[in-house]
Amino acid sequence: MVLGMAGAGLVGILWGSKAQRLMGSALSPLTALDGLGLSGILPGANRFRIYSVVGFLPSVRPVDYRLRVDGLVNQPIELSLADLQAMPATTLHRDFQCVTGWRVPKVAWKGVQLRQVLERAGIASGATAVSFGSFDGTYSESLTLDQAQRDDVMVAYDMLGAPVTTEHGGPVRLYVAPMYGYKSCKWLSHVRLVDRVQPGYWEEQGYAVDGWVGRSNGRGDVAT
Ligand SMILES: Nc1nc2c(c(=O)[nH]1)N[C@H]1C(S)=C(S)[C@@H](COP(=O)(O)O)O[C@H]1N2
Ligand SMILES: [Mo]
Repeated sequence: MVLGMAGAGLVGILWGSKAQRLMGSALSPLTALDGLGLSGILPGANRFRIYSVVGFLPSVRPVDYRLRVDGLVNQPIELSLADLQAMPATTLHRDFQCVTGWRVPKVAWKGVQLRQVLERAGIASGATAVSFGSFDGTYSESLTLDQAQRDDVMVAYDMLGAPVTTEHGGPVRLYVAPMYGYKSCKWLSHVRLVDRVQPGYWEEQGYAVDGWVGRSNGRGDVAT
């Protein structure tokens, strides 16, 4: 239904509140079954669910995209998509695991290590954490500086072998491979170096700030 349409690649539709309610009702039985550990035998398992807390899919043209990096940095910067693509690329083939139970195996990701983006602005003394913002105007996320500097944390512009689509958070999203999907902020617009961890959108509502797959939120998921 709605998810099937999204999977078929209908891009650019603004999902109003009606579609959001439909999406919510389509998701809730799956979420309940996932809680029973049945997702592996469900048809349609191993597929992404498209999430947006604002109820629509925000969209910017790739040429208009900017990533702002500021806070406790030596020099605030703004990077275009072309700037990011000109930096050394990194690739990963890793699972994507939502804390509600669904998992997509061996997703292809390409982008720039977040560490390199931070180094380009220059990490100032006193920085211990990173906050992320989205151009949906609402979503936020956080990592410690140590987590943010891991090899398997990237600012991704390709996903599934193609540019990150609007519904998956394009043109640029975060991908935090070792942590649950809520850490992977979509429609990434802002990276801010800060002096303490500021819990993100879902973390304010109870999800673990250290969202390691299999080690947080009481689920026995296999680490990716
Ligand atoms: N801006 C934004 N980023 C977000 C979310 C969201 O609602 N808004 N949902 C998070 C959650 S809980 C998950 S599991 C993944 C889902 O990614 P997908 O929509 O590409 O499947 O995005 C994460 N990043
Ligand atoms: Mo999630």
